[in-house]
Amino acid sequence: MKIAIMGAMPEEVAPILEHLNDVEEVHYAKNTYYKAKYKNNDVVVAYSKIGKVFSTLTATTMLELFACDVLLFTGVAGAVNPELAIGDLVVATKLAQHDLDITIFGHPHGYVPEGSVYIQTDKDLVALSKIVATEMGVKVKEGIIATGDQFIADEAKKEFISQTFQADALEMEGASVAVVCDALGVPFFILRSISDSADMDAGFNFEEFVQSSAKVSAEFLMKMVDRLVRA
Ligand code: 3QA
Repeated sequence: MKIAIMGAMPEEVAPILEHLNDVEEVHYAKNTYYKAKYKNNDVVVAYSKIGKVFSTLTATTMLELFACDVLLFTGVAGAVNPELAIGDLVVATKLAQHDLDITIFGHPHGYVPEGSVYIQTDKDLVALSKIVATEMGVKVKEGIIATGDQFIADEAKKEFISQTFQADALEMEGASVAVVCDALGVPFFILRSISDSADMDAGFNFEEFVQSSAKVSAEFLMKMVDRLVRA
């Protein structure tokens, strides 16, 4: 099994690379892919750069060029659900693009013809995350993640995303990665740790907590990888 591990920013994948051996850099499409081993198992790691377009490119490359059989995403997110605090983990059960809008034609937000508002993540991987969470004694929230090409730092925008998509967290890459994996029939998993609450303090909180929350997410993901390579 060849495992793709993706983040959007360098901070999100740096803690992953520390766990790997025989790291080899491959340059492709103006990005760097790290081919490596984890316990003799093939992994490919990359950060895509921020947003739906770059994450689509990286996810497609991971699956088509590197032929990965499963894709795991790790990173940070803004909290929408008020129960979520900085550092908390969120596992996506399904994702939607909050900025996709052809509602003038009578379609729901996040929908385009022949697409769907939500894309479901792999149930077995979500189940595995539950086992790992129990084993580690950490709380993990299973919920809906909304994705768009905007850093949200505004109560009204956050409220719209909450009401329209019942989102628990928001970020800028998950749903585009989901579209790619769903289209290519590859099981995928999206994990995020909260860095801010998408409110007026979001910019400040993000800068303060991006590194620590990215590490929380990455370390949890590696526990899952450990289980996957043993299975
Ligand atoms: C934000 C990162 C992008 O990859 C999406 C973090 C955390 N809080 C969010 C929020 N709204 C939307 N997304 C998020 N990630 C990139 S902008 C900062 C770049 O600084 C999730 C996320 N409130 C780089 C230095 O200039």
